[in-house]
Amino acid sequence: MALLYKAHPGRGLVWRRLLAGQAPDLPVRLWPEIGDPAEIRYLVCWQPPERPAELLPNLRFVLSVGAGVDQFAESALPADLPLLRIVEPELTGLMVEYCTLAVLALHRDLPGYLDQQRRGLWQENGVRSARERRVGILGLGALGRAVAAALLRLGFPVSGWSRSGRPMEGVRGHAGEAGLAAFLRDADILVCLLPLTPETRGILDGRLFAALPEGAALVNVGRGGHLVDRDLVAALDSGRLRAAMLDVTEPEPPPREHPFWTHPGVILTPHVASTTRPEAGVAVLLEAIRCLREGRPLPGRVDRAAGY
Ligand code: NDP
Ligand code: OXD
Repeated sequence: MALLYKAHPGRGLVWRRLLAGQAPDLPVRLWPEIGDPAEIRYLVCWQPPERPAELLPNLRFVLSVGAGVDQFAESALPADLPLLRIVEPELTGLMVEYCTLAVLALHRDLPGYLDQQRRGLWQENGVRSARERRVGILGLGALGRAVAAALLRLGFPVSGWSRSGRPMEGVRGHAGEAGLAAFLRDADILVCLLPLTPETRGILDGRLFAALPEGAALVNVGRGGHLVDRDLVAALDSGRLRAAMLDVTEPEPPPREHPFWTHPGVILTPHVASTTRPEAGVAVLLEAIRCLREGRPLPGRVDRAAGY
């Protein structure tokens, strides 16, 4: 019985060292050195290999090293092979930090003041309090709910949009296609924390921007595929949107000549909003193995039909 790790090679070495201490009976193979494929029971990866179940016939589950699983959409995983993702407090905490930073930066017009600084302009553009700035969160799941709770503590009125409309105290909830327009009407700052699925690809487009209040701002920490780049640039240039903070793009990084690199209304970060530290990932893995052995439900199991 062995585990195969196929993601960042440097982090793989850390996973192997941690597991040698915590699960000495579980040999760790680092891609592409897979050894005897029949011995691999658990696959931990970011990009899965092609046809993983054919390559590794005795797999019990696949664990994504991240929270998102859109990179599995094209992979031929058998429908009954459990796909797990990381849901754990440290990854959530990092996302809360980033989204709080982004919402505060847009709330206090950091992109505007950075632009003024570059142009040598000393000018006050007005100050609003948090309670006068409505934040809307697209995707009220593990991360969206934690971000909502942090923003509520800062005094922002928060609304959320999800498929099911699962309620959250203090947050005005909206559900599905029918609830989207009312949700957008109230979002002075829109945070995208959706998973990338066929339903959500391209959701951040010109039509959606037109439904936001004039001068709204955008945070995209979901996936680059949620955003129609040219529609965002057009909305910023026309003033319909004031600014955007983007952590994800498609592709990553954007091409050198892409307007996101230089647009004064855009703050761009290189997909660093959150990450899985190996210590936390190993804890999730070992808990999943315990659950499997004891016949308990596997943690972070992805609904393969829904795609997240
Ligand atoms: P969850 O699966 O816990 O939550 C997803 C949320 O999106 C749920 O509220 C779900 O609704 C909602 N949703 C999904 N599809 C639709 C739809 N078609 N219409 C309306 N709502 C929808 O995911 P997480 O919160 O853990 O993570 C969200 C995403 O964040 C990840 O998929 C990943 O892309 C991104 N991410 C980015 C990182 C970064 O560093 N930039 C780091 C980690 C994650 P319902 O509640 O009804 O199911
Ligand atoms: C993730 C990510 O999904 O880092 O965890 O984007």
